[in-house]
Amino acid sequence: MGAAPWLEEIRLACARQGIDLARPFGLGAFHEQCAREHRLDDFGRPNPLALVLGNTRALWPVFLDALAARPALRVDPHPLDRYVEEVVQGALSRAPDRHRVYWGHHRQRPAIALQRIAAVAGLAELGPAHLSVHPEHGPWIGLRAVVIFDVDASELPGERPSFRACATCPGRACVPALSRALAASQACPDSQGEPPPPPLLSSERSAWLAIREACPVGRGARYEPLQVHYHYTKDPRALEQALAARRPPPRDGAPCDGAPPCAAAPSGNGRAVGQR
Ligand code: B12
Ligand code: SF4
Repeated sequence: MGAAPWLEEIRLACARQGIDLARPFGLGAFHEQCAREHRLDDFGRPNPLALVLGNTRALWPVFLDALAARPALRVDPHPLDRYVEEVVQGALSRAPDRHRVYWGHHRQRPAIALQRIAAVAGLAELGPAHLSVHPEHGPWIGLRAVVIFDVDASELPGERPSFRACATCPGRACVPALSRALAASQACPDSQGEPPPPPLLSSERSAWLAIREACPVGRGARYEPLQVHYHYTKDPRALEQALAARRPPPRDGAPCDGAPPCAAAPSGNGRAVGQR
C-alpha cells in the first residue's frame, strides 16, 4: 500500500492486532473540502501524508485474546479504546518522523470528522444513513484513528479507489431503517434505563442495528452477536460472556475433545481459533 517501507510496517503491525483497515492519503484533499474547524495539524505542509485506520470483525477475537491475557485491560472502563490506542501507538514506533494521532473515540469538540476522512481517503463511502460503507465489509467496520505524518504525500499514487455503492443502490434500505431508529429512540423508555442483560438488545438498539443489517453490501462481514452487543451497549458483561465462552486451548499433546475453542473445532464465529 505504502509510499515508504515503514508505512507498510505500521499497516502490518496494526493488522496483526485487529486494526485491519488502513488507507494512506494526502491530507490536502480533505482540507480542500472540510470546514475550517475540522482541519487537522498539517505540520505546515500543503499535503502531508496521512493514514486512516479502522477495523472489521477481525478485531474482536484478537481483542478478546488481549483481554484474556491482561487483567489490567479487563478492568479498564474503556478497554477497547485503550486497546486500540496501545496497538496504534506501538505500531507508530516504526514511524521515523514526527506524527500526530487523532482518535475517533476522543470526545473533543468538534469531533474528528473521521467518516468524511475515510471517504476522502477512499477507504469507505459515506452513506445516507450516516454509516461508512466499505466495498467488501459494507457498514460492518469501525473507524479508529487518523495519523498525520510530517512527510509529504507526493509519493502516493494519485488515483484514489472510487466506490459508489450508495449512489447506485436500488433500495437504499438504510434510509427508512434510520427513520425507524430515530422514531424508536424518541419512544423507547430504555434510553434512560439500565442496559439490558446480554446478549439481548433492547428494541431501540435493535432499530439502530437494523440500519446496518439493511445494507446489502458486506452481509457476510457482520459482527458476531456479542461483538454487536458490546459495540452498541459498551456493556462489560458482553466481554465477560465472550471470554467465558472461550476455553483455554488444549496443552500440547493433550487430546482434543473437538469443542470450541479447540483449534480443530469451529469457534463461535465459525472459524478455528488461530485463524484470523
Ligand atoms: C457522535 C457520534 C455518534 C452520534 C451521532 C450524533 C450526531 N448528530 O452527530 C450518535 C450517538 C447518534 C451515534 C450513533 C451511532 N454510531 Co456513532 N459516532 C459518533 C462519533 C464519536 C463522532 C461523530 C461526529 O460528530 N463527527 C464529526 C462531524 C462534524 O462529522 P460529520 O461528517 O459532519 O457528521 C457525521 C456524524 O456526525 C454522523 N451524523 C451526523 N448527524 C447525524 C445524525 C444521526 C441520527 C446519526 C446516527 C449520525 C449523524 O454522520 C455524519 C456523516 O454523515 C463517531 C466517531 C468519529 N470521530 O467520527 C462515531 C461513529 C460515526 N459512530 C459509529 C457507530 C458504529 C455508531 C452506531 C452504529 C453504534 C454506536 N456505537 O453507537 C450508532 C448508530 C449510527 C448509525 N448511523 O446507524 C461509527 C461508524 C462506523 C461506520 N461504519 O460508519 C463511528 C465512526 C465510530 C467508530 N468507532 O467507528 N454516533
Ligand atoms: S443500503 Fe444502499 S444506500 Fe444504504 S448504506 Fe447500504 S449501499 Fe449505501
